[in-house]
Amino acid sequence: MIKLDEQWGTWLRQKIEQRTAPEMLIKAMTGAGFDAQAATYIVLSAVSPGAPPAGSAPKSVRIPPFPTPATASTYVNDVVPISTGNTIDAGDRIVEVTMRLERPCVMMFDNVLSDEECAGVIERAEPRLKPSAVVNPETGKSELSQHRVSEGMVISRCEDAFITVLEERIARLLNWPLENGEGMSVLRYKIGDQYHPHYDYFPPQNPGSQRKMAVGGQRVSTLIMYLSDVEAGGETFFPRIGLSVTPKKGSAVYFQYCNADGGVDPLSFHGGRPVVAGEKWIMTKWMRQQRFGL
Ligand code: PD2
Ligand code: ZN
Repeated sequence: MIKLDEQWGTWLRQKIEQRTAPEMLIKAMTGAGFDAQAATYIVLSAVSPGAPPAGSAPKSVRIPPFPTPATASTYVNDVVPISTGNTIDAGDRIVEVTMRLERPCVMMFDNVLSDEECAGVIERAEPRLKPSAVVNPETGKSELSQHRVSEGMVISRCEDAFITVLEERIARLLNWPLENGEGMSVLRYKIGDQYHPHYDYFPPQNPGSQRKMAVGGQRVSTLIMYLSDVEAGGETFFPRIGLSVTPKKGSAVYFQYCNADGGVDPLSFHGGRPVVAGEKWIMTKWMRQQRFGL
């Protein structure tokens, strides 16, 4: 028996009373971040409580936050600080803009990193990888979770001359101060590894968020740089807008979700699909409202 929280439980009861088709409910739940197997099990058990679905119940199920359309519709985009051209002069490299979406603000870039730079980051990161952690919404502390299966490490800001070149390029590309950036997080996903959908901002209603925002304020944007191609799977996806980004070595996806008033955009909900074949390496830069750390 899987226990839903109050909002999901009420929603499911109401939908079943309204005789909504189970496939629609499963689709809505996976769109909001449920694992497909878990959503199917929950919906079928709720539709026919006396006849549980065949097969065993999923062992551990993560209940994603209930979508809040009211908040989604009230968020107002800020002007994007990134230059408007089809190419952007990032100082030592011309970056190509291959896609722009207004709401949520999502952009895709080619030619952010050279093959040699991707290899250089991987070489630095590999010996320092550890199982990845997530932030506990109650305490704000990091802990291991099935929600995020990969190995990762954090490269301190400007820890050497090679990294400083990349930090300066990213700050020019995003037109956001280098000092407002967190150290970059490098992740390796092996076959089956994934990152369930989440927000990169610290949800204002979570008690642990204040602790995370004490230095640097809220996160405003994310740049995910792909350090490898992936044979199959491993897309970065945005389930609320039906967008999937295929990893391509040297390219990047950018998204922005916090405005000048500190409002956050729930449409930026995103995840990393399981790797089906090959290996996926990424490097993520999160930008804050204010100066972060040193
Ligand atoms: O690896 C990804 O595609 C991914 C997906 C969602 C990375 C992140 N989030 C992240 O680094 O925040
Ligand atoms: Zn993320």
